[in-house]
Amino acid sequence: MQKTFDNILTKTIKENLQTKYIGQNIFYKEETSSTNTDAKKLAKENAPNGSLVIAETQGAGRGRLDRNFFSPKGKGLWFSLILRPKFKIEDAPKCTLLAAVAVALAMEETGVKPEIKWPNDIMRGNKKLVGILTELVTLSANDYAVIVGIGINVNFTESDFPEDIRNIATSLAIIKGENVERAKFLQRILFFTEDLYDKIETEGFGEILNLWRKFSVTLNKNIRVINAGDKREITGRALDIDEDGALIVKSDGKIIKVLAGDVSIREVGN
Ligand code: BT5
Repeated sequence: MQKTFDNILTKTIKENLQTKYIGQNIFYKEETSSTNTDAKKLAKENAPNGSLVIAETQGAGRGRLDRNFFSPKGKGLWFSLILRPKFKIEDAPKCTLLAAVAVALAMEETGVKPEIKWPNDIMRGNKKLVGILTELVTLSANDYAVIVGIGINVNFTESDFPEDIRNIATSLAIIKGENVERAKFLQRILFFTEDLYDKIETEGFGEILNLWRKFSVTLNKNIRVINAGDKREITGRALDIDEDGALIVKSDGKIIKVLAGDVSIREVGN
């Protein structure tokens, strides 16, 4: 029988993987509910720094605020990295920016121009290609792990998407007009993740923030920020992200700092 998708087995990920620790320890499952949920459990069981938890499909892939993330078999990359940072816990949310930049750098190599939308998406036009969900696991009073969950639509055709997200989602294959070899693409993401992560120790988050700014399609745009809870909205101009990764918005002459948490943003034209 003809194979309908490329292999993403532990062996194919490990072959020629150019990292020291990110992705060297792999927990692979053909099917799981959510790799983030699995990774949280494994972090508590002392899985080493850089462990990769990956599944061919997720039955209950999660976005922010428990929204669903559609993760069908063979079509994408659905994985979580377990990080055990030495930096302080307040800096952990910046791992979302790190992940976005690492994916963006790998994507650039495939010939697809990445557009990072603050705080956690990589887009093409108004359609989402990649979603990132960063979660914290407290292990003891001064020990914690960061779970960076990444979902990438790689080899979807338009009709692979269910109707409710068809107009807001796209894939690398749709953009490129041909499939992308998932294991190779993943290896490059792991490589860039390790490179950026190592640099935090010596140089802080400076390079990550600068690369993030370079790939951002949010900055210098007029946007509407919508609070997911009470649906309150502000409109203004996205000026920058600060040291903490918060979005700096100028609204009615005032400078407002928007934290990732529970907001979504829409562009409202220039
Ligand atoms: C995200 O949430 O975009 C973060 C998604 C993180 C998924 C990864 S997969 C591996 C790991 N394990 C998990 O369980 N999660 C992580 P958010 O910004 O809340 O966006 C969710 C919204 O995106 C949904 O409400 C849909 O509208 C839309 N959506 C769902 N599936 C999608 C897909 N495959 N592609 C594009 N958009 C999608």
